[in-house]
Amino acid sequence: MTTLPVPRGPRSRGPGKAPSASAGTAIHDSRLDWRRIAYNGLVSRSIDDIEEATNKNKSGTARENLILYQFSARGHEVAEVILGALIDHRHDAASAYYRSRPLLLSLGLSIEDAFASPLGRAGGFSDGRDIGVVCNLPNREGPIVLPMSGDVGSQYTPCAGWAQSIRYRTEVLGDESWNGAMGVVLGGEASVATNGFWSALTIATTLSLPMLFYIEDNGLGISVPGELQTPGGDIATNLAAFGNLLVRDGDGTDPAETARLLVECVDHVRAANGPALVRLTVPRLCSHSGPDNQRGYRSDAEIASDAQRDPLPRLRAHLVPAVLSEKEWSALEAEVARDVQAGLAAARARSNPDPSTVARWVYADDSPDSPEAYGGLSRVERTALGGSTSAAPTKDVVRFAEAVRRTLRHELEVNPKVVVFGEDVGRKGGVHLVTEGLQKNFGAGRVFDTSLSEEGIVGRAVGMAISGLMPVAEIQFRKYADPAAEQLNNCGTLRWRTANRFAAPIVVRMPGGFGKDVGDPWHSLSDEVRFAHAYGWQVAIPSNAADAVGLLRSAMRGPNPTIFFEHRSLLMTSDGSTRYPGDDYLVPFGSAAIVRQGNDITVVSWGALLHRCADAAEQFEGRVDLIDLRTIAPWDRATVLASVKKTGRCLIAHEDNLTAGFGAEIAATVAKEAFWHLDAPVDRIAVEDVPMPYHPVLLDAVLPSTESIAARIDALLSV
Ligand SMILES: Cc1ncc(C[n+]2csc(CCOP(=O)(O)OP(=O)(O)O)c2C)c(N)n1
Repeated sequence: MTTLPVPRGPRSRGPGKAPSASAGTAIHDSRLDWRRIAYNGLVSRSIDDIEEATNKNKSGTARENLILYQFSARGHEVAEVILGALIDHRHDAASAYYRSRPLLLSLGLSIEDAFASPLGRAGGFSDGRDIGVVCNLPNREGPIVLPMSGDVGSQYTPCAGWAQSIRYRTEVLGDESWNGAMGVVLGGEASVATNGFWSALTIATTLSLPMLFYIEDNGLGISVPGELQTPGGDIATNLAAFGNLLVRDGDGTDPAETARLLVECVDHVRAANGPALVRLTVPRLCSHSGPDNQRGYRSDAEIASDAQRDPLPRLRAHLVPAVLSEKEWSALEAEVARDVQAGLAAARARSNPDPSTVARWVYADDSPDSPEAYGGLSRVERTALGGSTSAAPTKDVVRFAEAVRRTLRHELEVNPKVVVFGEDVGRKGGVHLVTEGLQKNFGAGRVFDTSLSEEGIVGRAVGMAISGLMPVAEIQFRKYADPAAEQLNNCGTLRWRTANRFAAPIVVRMPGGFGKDVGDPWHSLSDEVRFAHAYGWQVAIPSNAADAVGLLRSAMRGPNPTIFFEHRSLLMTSDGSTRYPGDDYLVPFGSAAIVRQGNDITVVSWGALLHRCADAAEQFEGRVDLIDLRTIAPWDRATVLASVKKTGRCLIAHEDNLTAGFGAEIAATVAKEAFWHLDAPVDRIAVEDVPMPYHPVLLDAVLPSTESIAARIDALLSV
C-alpha cells in the first residue's frame, strides 16, 4: 500500500499543485476500491443522463415532467466518489450540497432513493417534502450525511459543529471510538464568498478541528464567474497565508492526482493536525439546474471545450488496463445499466407521498409509531433525566440571572452532553454574567467562548446537536441573532424536511427587550414574533426566575429546538425574582400561568410587561384575570379562551411591535373562537411600530406603562 508522506504541524503548507501521477497509474491505498469508485461514478452519470433525457426534449420544454427540480453532478462525479471512498470512519460526517449525489451514492444512498426523491415519491430522505437532491443520510453504524439545505454556504458551520463534537467526544467524554473521525464539507467555488464558509473556516482553524473543506471549482456560480467570488478565482492561492490550514489544489478530473491530494488531506485531518482545504477544478458539463439553459453566459465553444475535460473517460483511461481489463470495464458498465434501470423501476413504482401526513414532524412526535430521529438526546436519555412539574421551592430568593445560571449548572452536572457557549460566555461569564463561574466549574471544553459569528454559533450548535450533544448557545442580544437567521430557520425546519430522520434540538438563549431605564435599537429589540412565525421552534419568554428555571430545563431535556428569551429588565432586578423552585422543576411548553383572578376582563401578557400589567390590575380588585403566557410557541389557547369566555373582554399587552406582533395572533383567535362571549372589542397595547429609542423620555413614550395599561383596562371595562 502506498500512501504519501503526511505533513505534520499546525502551520499551513500553502497551496501547491501536487506532482501529476503518470498516466494510467492507480494510487494504491486499501481505502480506494477503484472498481467501486468507477461503479459509483458511472451510476451517478447514468442517473443524470436519464433525468435530463426524460425531463426535456431538444427544445428544452418539459416532455415527461418527472423531476420537478433537476440538478446534475455531471463533471463533478469522479472526484466526489474518490472522496466518498475515504469517508470511512464510523463517526465521520459529510455536509454536502445539491451537486453531491455522487458522494451520497458512495456513502450508501440507494439508486432507488436517488431516483425516487427527485421524483417526489413517498419515503426516502424527505418523503416528497424537499427537493430531491437536497438530501441526507442517517446511519447509526457508519458515516452520515448531515441534512442539506438549499441556501448556498449554510452547509459549512454545522460541519464545524460536528468536527467540534468529535473533539468533545474524545477529549471530554473520553470516547476513543471517535478518535480519527472527521467532518467533511463540500461546496462550490461560489460558496467561498458566503458568511458560512468564513465562519466555519475561522472555527476550524482557531480550534484546530478535524475538518476537511472540499471545494469543487467549476468556475461558475450559476452564471457568475469564480473571479467575482474570490480574487483571481482561486481560493486555494488566496488562503496560502491562512494559519493552521493545510491547503491543496489540483485537477479534479485527474483520478490519480485527486486521489493523492485527498488521501493527503484526509490523513492530515485524521491525524489531528488540524483542518485542511482542498480545491479541485472540475468542469460543469451541464446547465446549473433543470430550468437553466446557459444562454447568455456560456458560448457553445466554451461548452465544447469543457466537454473535453470530462472526468469519466479519464477515469477509464486511468483504470483500463492497469486495474481493470477491457472486459471487466464493459461488464461494469453493463452492471451499472442493469442496476440503474432496476432502481428507476422501483422508484417509479413507489406511491406519491400521503398529503394527510404533511404536517407531521414540524415538532417531535413521541408517539410509539414515530421512529427516533438521528440527533439530540435519545428518548432513553431524556427519560432518565426525568424532572417534575411540581416546584420544590428552596428558601433562597433568586434573581432571574441566578436562576438561569443555577439551571445551567445543574444540567451540566447531570448531563455530560450539555455544552454552553457563545461570545464572552467562558472567561467573563457572559456580558450579562449569566454564565459567570461555569467555565471554572466545568472547564473550557464544556463552557466556552466562540468567535464573533452568530451564524457560527448557531450552525455549530446544529452540528453538535445532530451528533447527539445538547448545545446551549448564547446570543449576546436579541438583535444579534440577525446574522444567524439562516441557521435558525434551517434548524427549525430540519426535522420536518427530513421526515423525522434528523433532529437538532438546541437551546438558543438571548437577552432582549428594554433594560432598566435604558433602551436603543440594538440592545433592546424583542421581536419574538419572528420566532413564533418560524417553523419548528419553541419560544419561551419567562417573566420570573421560577418559570425561567422550569422552562429552560424543559428545553434542555426536550426534543425540540428552543428560543429562550431572557428579558434584560428582569435579569438583575427584583421584578423577576422568586424563590428557587428546585433542581428538578419543569414547566411544560404551552402552559400559561393565571397570575391573578378576576371576572370582568382577561389580560394576556408575557416577559417584562407582565409585571406592568400586574401593577395595573391591582387598581381593579377582583376584576382582572391576568394570564402570563410564558411561551408563545406553542401558546396556551385553551387557558386564554376559557378565561375570555368567563370575562367577556380581552386585552393583550406586549413590548414587540403592534403590527403583526404576537398579540395579533391571539386577538384573531379570541375573535373567532370566543366571539359570542365578547362584550367588548379585543384590544392590544404594544409598542407602536417604532424601534426602541435611547433616551429614557423617548423610551417611556413608546413603552406601554402601568398607567397606559390601566387606562386601556378601564376603557374596556366601560364598554
Ligand atoms: C444563500 C443563497 N443565495 C443564492 C442561492 C441561489 N443559488 C443556487 S446555486 C447558486 C450558485 C452556487 O454556485 P457554486 O457554489 O459554485 O456551486 P455549483 O452550482 O457551481 O456547484 C446560487 C447563486 C442560494 N441557493 N442560496
